[in-house]
Order: sequence, then structure tokens, then C-alpha cells
Amino acid sequence: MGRFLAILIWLVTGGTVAFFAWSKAKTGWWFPEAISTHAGAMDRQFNLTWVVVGVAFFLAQVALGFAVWRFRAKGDERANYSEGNTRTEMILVAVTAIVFIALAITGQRVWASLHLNQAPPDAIQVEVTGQQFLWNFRYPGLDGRFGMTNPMLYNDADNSIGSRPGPLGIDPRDPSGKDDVVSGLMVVPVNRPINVTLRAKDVTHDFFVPALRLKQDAVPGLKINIHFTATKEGRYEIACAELCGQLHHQMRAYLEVRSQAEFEKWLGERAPK
Ligand SMILES: [Cu+2]
Repeated sequence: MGRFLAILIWLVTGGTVAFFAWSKAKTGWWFPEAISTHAGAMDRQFNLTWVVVGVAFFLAQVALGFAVWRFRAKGDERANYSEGNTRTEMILVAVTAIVFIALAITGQRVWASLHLNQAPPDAIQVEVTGQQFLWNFRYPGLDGRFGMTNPMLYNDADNSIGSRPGPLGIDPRDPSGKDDVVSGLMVVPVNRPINVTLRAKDVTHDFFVPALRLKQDAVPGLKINIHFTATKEGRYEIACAELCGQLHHQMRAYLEVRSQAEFEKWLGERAPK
């Protein structure tokens, strides 16, 4: 029975690891192509983590099978009571701590470069506001300033794109808001830093763009900044990654990365006359 169980543990372990490697290589069931300047560092960190964790998992299961085999019941001998081995336990705890702290430190560097740094001053400003169950994207127009918004002015009944005060409650008394462009599609120029200001109208949402390797909560009452530079033109999915209500699964939008000229043309066509 002990031998059978040990072999079963090894088979299940080998089978799971082989299936994971096969599905990653053959089915394309993995992240979409990465299209931002920080995505390489993010993916390297992710790969490092799952290799380290995968090797640890494999070795631990092999050791488990070995223990089951080696110390299986033989005849009618009685089990030994062990009080453990302090030295071995200290070594195992120390190795685990070193590995996890090292992973945390390297991961924190990648994270900080995205979340704790300011966007360069020439970054394109886009305000992203989540609401049940859609995303609004606002551009500040030629003056480079977003107009004031006021929750008292929210008008979801008039949700035609760019309407005033519209779903964002753009205050008509503030001149900076006159040229703001509001869209349900996010368009950005390629190879330019983009500074995103995240807001939420009702509950917590989460702005997730898998191709950018970018994910950040949008929290009511907070303005959260995050920046990125997209490196490849195309159309990419934006999802809400925070369960935000019954139609959460429908809360999606698209990011279109275009050339600088096409971006300016798109924005110009939408500027209020
Ligand atoms: Cu949501």
C-alpha cells in the first residue's frame, strides 16, 4: 500500500508538471503578446516566480513520495515518535525565507517603477472613470486641463459620447472643461508615455489591460495615477478585474494604439466645436 501511494504521488506530480509545460507550449493558453515598455520586466519576474515555485513544488512532492516509500509500514512494527530535528527545520525555514524575500524584493522594483514613479511631464493625459458597467475615457483638450466635474451633475440618461455634463458631470461653468473630449474608446499614440488618472463613480472597479501588463483598482473618491508606454499599434482588450455588480462580466472596452498623426486626427474630430 505504501509503495502504491508513493508511485501515485510521483505520477500525479509528473503528470501535472508535464501537462502545464505542454499546454503552455502547444495551446497558446498564456498571456497575450506584451506591448508596453515595462511588460518585459513584468514577464521576466513572473517567469522567475513560477520556475522557482514550480521547482520547489516538484522537489517537495518527490520528497513526499520518498518518505511514504521509505517509512511505509512493514509487518507489525510500531511507528516511531519523532520530536523533529531543529537544525533541519531551521535550514528549511531559512532557505524558504531567503527565496521568498528575494522574489519580493525583485518584484517590488518592477512594481515601484510603475506605481511609485511620476509620469514624465510631456505624458498624454487620459482620465479613466469606471462605473457600473462601462468605462469612460476623457482627454483634456488643447488647454491640457480637465474641466471640473460635479457628482450632482451626473447624467447617465444622456450618455451620448461627449455630451455635457454627461455621465462624468462636467461642470459647464468651468472653461477648462469646454474642450474636454469624452469617449467610450481609449485611443493613445504609440511610443508616447500615457498618464492615466483612474476614478470610479459608484463602486470599486479595476482597470486591467492584459496586453500592457497593467492592472490597477479604481476607487470611488480617489484619483489614482498610473502610467505606461505602448509600443505596438493595434486593438487591445480592457477588462474590469474587480467584481463590481451583476453585469461585471460585460464591463469591457478597447484600447487602440495608433500613430501620433492618427491619434491627433481622432482627437481633433471629437473636439467640441
Ligand atoms: Cu467594474
